[in-house]
Amino acid sequence: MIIQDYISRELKYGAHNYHPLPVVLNKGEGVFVYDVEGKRYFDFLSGYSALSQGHCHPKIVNALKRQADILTLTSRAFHCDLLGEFMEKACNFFGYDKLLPMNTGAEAVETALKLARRWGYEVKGVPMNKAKIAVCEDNFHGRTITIISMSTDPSSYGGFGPFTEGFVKIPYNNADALAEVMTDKNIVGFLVEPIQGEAGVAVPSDGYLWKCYEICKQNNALFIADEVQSGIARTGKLIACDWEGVRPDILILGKALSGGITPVSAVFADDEIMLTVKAGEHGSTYGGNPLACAVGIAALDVVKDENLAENAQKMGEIFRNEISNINHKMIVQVRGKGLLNAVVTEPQEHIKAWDICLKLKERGLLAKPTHDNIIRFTPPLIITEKQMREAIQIIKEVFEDI
Ligand code: IF1
Repeated sequence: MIIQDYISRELKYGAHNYHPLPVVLNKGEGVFVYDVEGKRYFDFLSGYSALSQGHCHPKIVNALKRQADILTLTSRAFHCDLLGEFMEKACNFFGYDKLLPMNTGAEAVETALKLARRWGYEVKGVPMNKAKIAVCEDNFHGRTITIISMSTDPSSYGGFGPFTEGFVKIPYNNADALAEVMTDKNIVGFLVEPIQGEAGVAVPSDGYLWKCYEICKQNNALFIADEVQSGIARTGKLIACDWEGVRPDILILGKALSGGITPVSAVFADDEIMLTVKAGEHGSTYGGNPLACAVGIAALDVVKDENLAENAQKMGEIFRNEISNINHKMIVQVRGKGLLNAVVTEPQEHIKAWDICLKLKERGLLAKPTHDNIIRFTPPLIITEKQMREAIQIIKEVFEDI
C-alpha cells in the first residue's frame, strides 16, 4: 500500500476531527519513529509530551508485557496487588498524601474540578451549587463538555453548547486579575497550566505562579495545576510549578505518567481535599487498572533512573540557544522551558508554520504547528546531545532553504 492509501482509508472511515501531517508511521524506538516505507524521523512531538521516556521504552514495555499475562483489569470493585504499590510510589514521587487514578488527562481534570467543588462545600463552606472556579483565557484542559465550557477558543467550544456553569475566565499571566475575582467568596479554586501548551507554549512571567498561589491562600481557594503536559520532567523540573517553589493543592498529571504506553492519569491532593469524596461518588472502569499500575510504576522509575528532568533542562538550553541564533526573518521568538518549546514565526504570503513542518518532515523531523504561526518542539526527554545537535541541524537547514 502506498502512503496515500493509508491516509485515504482513514479519511473514509474515520471522523474528520484531525488534520495530521501526511506521514504514516508503523514503528517507534527512543527518539525516532519510522514510516511505512522505512524512513526514519526524529519525533519532536512525542505524542504531545506523553512519550517523554521515548518510544517503546524497554523497561516500560517489559512491565506491560509481564503484567498483560497475569492480570489486566479488576475494576475498583475489588482490590488489586499493584494499585497500592503504584499509589505509594506516585504519592512519594510527587509529595502528596493521596492520589485518585483515572486514564486520560481530561478525566483527571474533571476529577480535579469535582474535588475542588466538593472541598468548597464541605471545607470552605460555600453554599450548595454556588461554587465557582477561576480559569485562564486561552487555556487547554481537554475536550469534554465541562472542560470546553472553560475554553475561550471557538474551535474548542463553538457549536457544542449548552455549557457547564461555574467558571470565571480571567487573563493568563495576570495575577492582579486573579486577586480581583477573588472578592467573590464562592470561588473555590484557580485552575492553571504553569505553561500554556495549546496556546503555543506560553510561558508566564517569573513569579506569576507564586503570586497566584499566595492569592489563593489569602482567599481560602485551592491552587490547581494542570500539569498533564508540563509535568513529569518535561520542563526540566519534576513539575513546572517547582520552578517557583509552588506546591499545588491539587496536581493533575497524565500523558507521561505512562510513557505513552497506555492511558494513565491521576489527581494528587492531601487528605483534607481528597477525603471529601466518598465511596461510590467518583471513579472509572479502567482507572487504576493493574496494567496501568505496572506501566505507571515503570514509567516513574525511568524518569528517576535516567535523570530526565536534568537532561530536559540541559537539552532545552542547547535547543533554545541554537535556534535563537538562526538569523531568519520568519523566526520571531524562541520560547519554552526544558524540552517544552516553541518557535513563533512570522507567516509569509506563501509559507506558513504548516509548510515549515512539511519541509522538516522531508528532512526527517516531525513537529506540529499550533495556530498558523507557531511550531512546537517537544522531543522525548531521553534525547542525547548528539541527537539534539543533529535535529537542530535539520531545523537550520530547513530555515536556510526557505
Ligand atoms: C488532542 C494541545 C498538547 C493538555 C492539558 C489536559 C489535556 C491536555 C494541559 C487533556 C491535552 C492535548 C490533547 C491533544 C492535543 C494536545 C495538546 F495541542 F492541544 F495543547 F498536548 F499540546 N491538560 N493535550 O495539554 O488530556 O484528555 O487528551 O489525555 O489531540 O486533543 P487528554
